[in-house]
Order: sequence, then structure tokens, then C-alpha cells
Amino acid sequence: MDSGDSADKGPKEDFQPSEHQHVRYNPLRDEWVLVSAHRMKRPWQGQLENPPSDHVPRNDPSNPLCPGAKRANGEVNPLYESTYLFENDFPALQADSPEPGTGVHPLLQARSARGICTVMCFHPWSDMTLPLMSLLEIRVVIDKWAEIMREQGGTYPWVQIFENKGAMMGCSNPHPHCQVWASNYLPNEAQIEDRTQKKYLLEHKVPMLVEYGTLEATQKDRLVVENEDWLVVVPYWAVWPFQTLLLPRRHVLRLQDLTHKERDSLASIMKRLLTKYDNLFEISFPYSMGWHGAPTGPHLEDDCSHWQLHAHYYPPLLRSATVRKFMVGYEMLAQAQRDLTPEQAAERLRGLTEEHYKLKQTGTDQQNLQ
Ligand code: H2U
Ligand code: ZN
Repeated sequence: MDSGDSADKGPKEDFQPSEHQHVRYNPLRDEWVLVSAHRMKRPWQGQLENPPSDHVPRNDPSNPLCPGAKRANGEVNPLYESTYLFENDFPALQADSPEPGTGVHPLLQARSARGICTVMCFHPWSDMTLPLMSLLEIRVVIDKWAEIMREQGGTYPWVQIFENKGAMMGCSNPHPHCQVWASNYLPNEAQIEDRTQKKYLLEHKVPMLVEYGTLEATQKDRLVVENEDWLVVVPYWAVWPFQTLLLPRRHVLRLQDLTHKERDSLASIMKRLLTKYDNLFEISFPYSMGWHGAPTGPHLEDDCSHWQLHAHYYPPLLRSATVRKFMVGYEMLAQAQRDLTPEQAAERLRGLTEEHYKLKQTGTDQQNLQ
């Protein structure tokens, strides 16, 4: 892969990443991103988003994710008091479907896609979000994630845990929840990361993201939060303005391999990161997040040492609660472009307090959020 300027080696004295546009390499996706931080100075006359509603009813009997509510398939949810999992009533992947048949032309290929889609509610209250939950409650979510990875990963090659938070990310329901889609194949992102990490280990004799974590822990200018077991960075190659990467310090293949101590410290670092996110624009910060780890099912038998467990956070907001980053025009047709440097984004996040603005403003505890 060539940035088109391979003769240009090492930083020049007059080069300022925050002033001078440049392209950066994303080794995980084997692609380049255009960084043009000076564009942050331009005035914004485009679309403004509606900031997320701060007033979500704690229990809404008409919300199908609430305890005791009726879902689309007619089932009534139990009066759950912690996490609650159910099979998605509108699944994108089902366990059985007929084979599409072999293609008649190499340009018209189809393959079978089978799987299972699960919805996981994090908490019985609709006005709760992960950063407002207690460490113990977040730990329960982490344990459930590990459990479902182990269960569904017993047979399925890929189990994708993801959370769409906020209407801006297409989330249809304010109730705190995530989704889990298990598939009988490796989806595109998994295939790309499998290929790039495999190649990196072969060439450099160290797993890519283990090496990257060590590098960032030393350099520190893209670090957002860290603890004994984890670090969160705005990756060098981040595309979304406040995108982050959550990495274990130890080489860990899968979520289910985390120790008790690492699960506790994960709960803590998630709470700290998500509190900073909410504090950035003093709103419930929208994002899509998800876990990536070594493939499962038949791959449990394979050497997957090129993989390092990690979570991606992709928030859409750019400069306020109402101005989002659009991935359109140049991004769709040429390559991704970002407006502030990852170092600037990390510095902003680092500087934010870890006391949640909602708790500070009202002086309330989490039992009384409204
Ligand atoms: P999202 O808002 O992240 O899409 O999650 C809500 C999910 O809940 C969505 O995938 C499912 C939707 O299909 N759902 C049910 O399975 N049953 C219902 O009664 C409503 C919503
Ligand atoms: Zn990944």
C-alpha cells in the first residue's frame, strides 16, 4: 500500500500535524485517512442535530425493552432486575434458511448466511446508561458479554457484540441495551482485521495491537484513560473525531478469557471513558461500539495468536452536541478525512473530569437521576 509519497521519510522540522494536512496509515484496516486539522476553523452552516433527550421515562410500559412490557412477538418481558437477554424479534440472521445455490457467474456470488441475533438489556431502567451505572452493574454486563461469547462462540465463527447508542447512531430505543449477532461466517471487518494482524505478526514477530498498546502507553499523547490492565487511546489513524480504541495491556484473545480482576478494571475504565464522553458536550454521548477478538467456532482450534482483543468506539459528533461529522462525498468516493488530529481529540478527552455532569449538576446519586 502506498500513500503516494513514499520518498518522504521522517517528520520535517516545519511540519505541524495540527496545521498541515497529511495522510495516516491504519494498519488494522490497511487503509489511509486524510488528516486536515486546520479545517476545524471553518464556520459551520450545515445541518444541526437534535441533542439527545435528557428526559427518558424510567419505566414505559409501551417500550418493548422494559421489564413487564409486551414485545412485538407478543411475549411479555419478565420483571427483570439486572441484565436481560432475548432473541431479536426482527433478526437479520436466522439459524435456518435455504442455501442460495452456487453462483452462475463470478460477478454474481452469494453464500449462505445463518446465525442468531440477541438483544441484551443492560439495566431495568430506561433512563440509565452505562456511565451512570455502578461498577458492579457494569461488571454484570461484562460477565454476560463473556458468557454469550463463550456460548454462541462454541459453534459460530464470529459473535459480534455491538451497542448503538443514541438516535444519531440509528438506535431505535432509548433503553440501555446492546445487540449480539452471531454468524456462520467472518463478516468483512473481521476478515480484514484477521488478514492484517496475521501479516503483521508474521513480519514483526509480535501481535500488532499488543505492540501498538505498548507504544501508546509510552508515548502517551493519544492516551485518554489507563489503568493497570487497560488503556484507551484515540488511535493514530482514527477516522471519527473522538473515536477511541480500548485495549488490554496483556495479550488476550477473547472476552471470555479475561480474568476476574481484568473484568473489574474493564468496568472501571469503561465508566471513566463513557463519563468523559458524556461530559464532552454535556449530553448522553452517542456512539456505536463493538468488541473484536479472535474468531470462534471452528477457529477455536486454530492458532489465533495474531489477534488481540479490543473494543472500538465510533462517536459521530464533531464540535458540539448538535454538529456531527458526515462521512459523505470525499469519504464515500476517495478516503476518510478527519478535521482535528487524534492528539487534539485525546487531549480534550483527557482534560475532562471523571465526575458525570448529571450527578454534579443535580447533586443527586444514581438512584435519583431525574
Ligand atoms: P437498536 O435500537 O439498537 O436497533 O435495538 C433495538 C432492537 O430491539 C432492534 O434490533 C429489537 C429490534 O429488532 N426489538 C425486538 O426484538 N422486539 C421488539 O418488540 C422491539 C425491538
Ligand atoms: Zn477491530
